[in-house]
Amino acid sequence: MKLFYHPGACSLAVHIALIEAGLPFELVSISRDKRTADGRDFLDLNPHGFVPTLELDDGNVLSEALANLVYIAERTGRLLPKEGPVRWHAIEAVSFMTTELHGGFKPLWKRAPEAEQTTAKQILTRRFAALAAQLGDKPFVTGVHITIADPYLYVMLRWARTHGIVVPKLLDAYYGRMHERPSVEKALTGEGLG
Ligand SMILES: N[C@@H](CCC(=O)N[C@@H](CS)C(=O)NCC(=O)O)C(=O)O
Repeated sequence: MKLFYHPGACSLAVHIALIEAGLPFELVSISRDKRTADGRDFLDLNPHGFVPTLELDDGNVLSEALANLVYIAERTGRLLPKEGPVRWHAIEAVSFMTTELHGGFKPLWKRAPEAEQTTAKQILTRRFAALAAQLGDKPFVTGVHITIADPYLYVMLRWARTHGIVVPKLLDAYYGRMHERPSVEKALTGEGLG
């Protein structure tokens, strides 16, 4: 299996999940002009041009972070219980983050006008505060075990730091714990961010 990625992008969540789940994979970077490091036009694989994208061993190409994460969990029986509230809440959390949180960063990445960036930061600050309240004293997003939601929240918090968004102390502590996980260290090193 191949994971197409940009260093530090949302694909980092899938990268961490692959390592946590113990699935073998090859990491393939994409250049700005959408060429893959293994010499192909990335748009032939994913016409939207987005990472993360997985190319499965049977040739299937699977895009969208949520689908990638659920695939990894289903393949390995890790990071997502087969049934019960933790499963649904983990999927709910990833869905919220891939849309409302990830989307909230767009004005910052695109260097939108100052006023737009300020509004984006205010919205993100409120969303992180709500996530902190949901996390409470749990070690992971949905409870005592790591799920597909945790690598994604780690990446969103990493972005928050990059953009100077102050998050509740609880999330800072959570970030610190995730950052220390061997899977995270390995993924960051793999992407040249170690
Ligand atoms: N809906 C996609 C969005 C993924 C996305 O926005 N990926 C960004 C990196 S974090 C990307 O590939 N950007 C490149 C581009 O916009 O051309 C998902 O959830 O996976």
